[in-house]
Amino acid sequence: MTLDPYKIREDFPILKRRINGNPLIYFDNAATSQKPRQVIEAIVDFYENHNANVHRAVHTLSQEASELYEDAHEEVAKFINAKGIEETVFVRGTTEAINLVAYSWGRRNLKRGDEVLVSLMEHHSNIVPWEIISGIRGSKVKYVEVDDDGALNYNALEDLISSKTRIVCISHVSNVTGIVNDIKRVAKTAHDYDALILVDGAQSVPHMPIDASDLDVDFLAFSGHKMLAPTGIGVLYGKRELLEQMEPFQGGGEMIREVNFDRKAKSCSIVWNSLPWKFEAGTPHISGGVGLMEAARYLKRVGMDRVKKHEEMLTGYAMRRMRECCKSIRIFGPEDPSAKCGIIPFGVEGLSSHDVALFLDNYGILVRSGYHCAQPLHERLQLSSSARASFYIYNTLEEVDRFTEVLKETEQL
Ligand code: C6P
Repeated sequence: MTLDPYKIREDFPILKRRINGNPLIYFDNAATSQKPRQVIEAIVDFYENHNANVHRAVHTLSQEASELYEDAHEEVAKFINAKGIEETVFVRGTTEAINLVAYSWGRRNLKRGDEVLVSLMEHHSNIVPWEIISGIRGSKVKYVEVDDDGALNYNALEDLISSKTRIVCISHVSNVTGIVNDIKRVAKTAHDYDALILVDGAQSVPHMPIDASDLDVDFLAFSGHKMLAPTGIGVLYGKRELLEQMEPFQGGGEMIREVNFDRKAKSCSIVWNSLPWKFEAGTPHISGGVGLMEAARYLKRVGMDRVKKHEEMLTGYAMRRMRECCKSIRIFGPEDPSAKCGIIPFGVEGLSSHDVALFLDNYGILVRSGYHCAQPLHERLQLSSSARASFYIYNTLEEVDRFTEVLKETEQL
């Protein structure tokens, strides 16, 4: 059975808003998703009834908050089929998760002569940390080519990878084209060369069933705010044996078990906390974790297979309608919607992407415009920028019809 976006919409208060006198059509889901009542209420309930710091005090509220925060890790572990909460570190988002690996694993393991492979379709957050850490450690970042439609060139990956490669960093789904990469294939290629694989799951985990264990990835980074949860909470999944070997990224409270001052040596010896707390220094985003737990439960109830199918259906329909509606519209990326996941980058002849986004905004239709933090991919596709429509569970065919109707009006400009 397919999902019913109209029933889902009833859970999202913001979708009742009007923008510039028109019903809101929110097509900027790749940037961040809207939040259902259930998530908002879980956060309010936390602050109204359970708020305290976690893992610090013996009092009732601290016990309740700690239990909720640990339950959140359990829920997320189940959501991506991690082997346990030891493999799910809560961070601020995808960006922080990737930085954690770059600084913690990279600082210890990369050296002069080593290579880090990233693809040209990466978001800046899967490029910049690798350039920074390579600048410090003397390793080199090498870029895997993409084809003219933005698809990963697997032959280029196989040509570039070598015994010097220590880690392959790749997005599961491009935030510009929506292209879905064959992660199992990339993982096998990386592992054949004894390299690790880090997957940027920012645009996949919210939109399709993900089994991190089955994908056989070493690290998987994703953000809560793109999957119905609040901002400021995200996840680094890592294989337990790897996380165990790694040193913490940040030091402070929560991430240590003991800090013993040796009076003779006049220094402290430190014992790290167990996983995942070893990587969660300081007071964590507890209410964010509670919100993420509720978001994962919500998505599980909807069914991730149905989420994926709904977005595939909307994407195919929207691409067809956009092509029919006016000649001046160009859709970038692959022609075949089945290669994609819920994201359509496009342009209108004679208009900048910001002009297109502002024009649509006048009609209450919200899309993103610009580089989408992926400048190398835009340059490779010879685009100065793009407008981008991106869908989620509450979007409807009617909204797509309205979107294409309004796009047609750009012909009059
Ligand atoms: N992309 C977009 O509009 P953070 O900001 O840490 O939650 O996520 C960063 C990030 C990493 N990888 C990919 C593939 C992403 O799409 C994003 C976020 C948003 O496309 C904001 S730039």
